[in-house]
Amino acid sequence: MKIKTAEYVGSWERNVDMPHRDKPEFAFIGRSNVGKSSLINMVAERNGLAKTSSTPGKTQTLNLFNINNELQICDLPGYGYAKVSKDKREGFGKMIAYYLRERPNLYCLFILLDLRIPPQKIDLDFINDCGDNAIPMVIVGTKADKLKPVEVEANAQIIKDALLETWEEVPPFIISSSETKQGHKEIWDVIKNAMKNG
Ligand SMILES: Nc1nc2c(ncn2[C@@H]2O[C@H](COP(=O)(O)OP(=O)(O)OP(=O)(O)O)[C@@H](O)[C@H]2O)c(=O)[nH]1
Ligand SMILES: [Mg+2]
Repeated sequence: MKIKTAEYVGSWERNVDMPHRDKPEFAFIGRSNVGKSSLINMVAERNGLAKTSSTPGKTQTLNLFNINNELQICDLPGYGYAKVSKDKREGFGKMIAYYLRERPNLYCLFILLDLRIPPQKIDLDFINDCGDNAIPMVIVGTKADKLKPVEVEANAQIIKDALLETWEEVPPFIISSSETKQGHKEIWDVIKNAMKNG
């Protein structure tokens, strides 16, 4: 898809307050610092569209971006970040859970896992919860540029093996790097297919 326009729409703290329910929406989630906002910028081909930071906990609201007036991307806060207060963490948990369960135009959720780190319990629990709630999802291994290709393969396999402990088959899996733009085509293929199939 040729990206003609990519615009910030707004930020909300509660799914119920979030308008713009008419266009297909694609959301990005994962632990803090995994690279959600960076990946959105890579996918939207706009540096600085979503705010990124080397300090975890940067994104704290539901942030919407409009692409070509055709589809929306939602940048979500990270789950399970220890340094935000317990209250806030629970708030994030609820914010994300309500969004995922109730957003009527959510077409697909990209769940990001840092390829350098073995999947944590919180990741596997989150993925299993999404499965239980029948949320269409794609797993994205991030920061591939920080590893050698053989390490990328080996670590991706570790993630897949962990998923296979509870899943009969691995959900769709994409390897990405916001630095090298690896995964750009694969992510857009998912978006285009989802839109085509309604
Ligand atoms: N080398 C490399 N660094 C990356 C990549 N993606 C993100 N980073 C870096 O990782 C850090 C976190 O990136 P963000 O995109 O802000 O991460 P996030 O998941 O949105 O984080 P929160 O909003 O805090 O939950 C930043 O310093 C990015 O520059 C990548 O593909 N390769
Ligand atoms: Mg972010």
